[in-house]
Amino acid sequence: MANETVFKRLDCNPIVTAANVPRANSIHNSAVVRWNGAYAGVFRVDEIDMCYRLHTGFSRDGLDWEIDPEPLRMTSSDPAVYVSDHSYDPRLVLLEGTHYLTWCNSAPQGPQIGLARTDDFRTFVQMENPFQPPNRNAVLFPRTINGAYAMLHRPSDRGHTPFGDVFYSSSPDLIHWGKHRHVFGPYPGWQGTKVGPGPSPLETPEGWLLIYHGVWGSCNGFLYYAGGALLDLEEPWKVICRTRDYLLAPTMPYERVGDVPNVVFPSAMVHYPETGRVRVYYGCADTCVSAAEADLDELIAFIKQHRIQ
Ligand code: BMA
Repeated sequence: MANETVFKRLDCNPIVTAANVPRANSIHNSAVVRWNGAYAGVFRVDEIDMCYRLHTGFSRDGLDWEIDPEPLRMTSSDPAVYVSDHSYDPRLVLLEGTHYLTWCNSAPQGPQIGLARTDDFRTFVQMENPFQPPNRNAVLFPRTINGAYAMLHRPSDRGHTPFGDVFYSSSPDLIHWGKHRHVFGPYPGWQGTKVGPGPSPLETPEGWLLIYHGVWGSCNGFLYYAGGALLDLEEPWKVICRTRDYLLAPTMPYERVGDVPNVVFPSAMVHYPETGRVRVYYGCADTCVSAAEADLDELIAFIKQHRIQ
């Protein structure tokens, strides 16, 4: 297959399409976790009014999904914290026994990060928005670091954002965020326009493994790729190494053709310690969801070997 490096695409791709939800125009950039011996997910569903909403889904094997036809509802005691009709690009992480959801919760003042927690994927309790807009990409780390909760995110603009760097922020209580640190920015080539965090980082002995998206601004618009980085375990704003070569590029027909062509957007990663493999879920051309798998040791070796010097 053209351009495959360590990640092998699944033969059954795409695994989720608009056919999974009656009112869907497209389903892409979505979050998946292993849950209760099976899988749970929060899916970005662009509906036939072209508003973006989040829907929960459940699966036995992570491939065959039943997605709720109705958008998920948040509960919140504060009317100032609301869910918009432009809710998209969810990410999930298990932190201290609870699943946390981050997503882009658009406000009239621009895209902003939403934060909610759930114990059963039925009830989601919305929390304070971590940052003021505009910011549309955020992932929580799966544990506290030096006693503080930690998040990677990408401040943006109100439009399609022709720039973007990854920042690290920490919080004592998941409400107040600060100590902002720059992590990394664009680099000439496929990640030359902007970069943003993908799935929540995975802790490995070699550092936090971050799969991220990089965007190339071509003469005909943006193309989205997946890259990888290793971040220092105790000071994650310090990059140990980061790929010069991409891990995944839009080359398959379902990645090339869709509402937004030429997009590979990694948004979830499941680790299988029993086999030493990881599976990445990614949005394809803003139209469907696919998955690709790699051996974790080979993936880390690739990132170290094909690093930016
Ligand atoms: C994300 C979202 C999408 C966009 C995409 C590419 O950041 O903003 O709406 O099209 O990038 O999948």
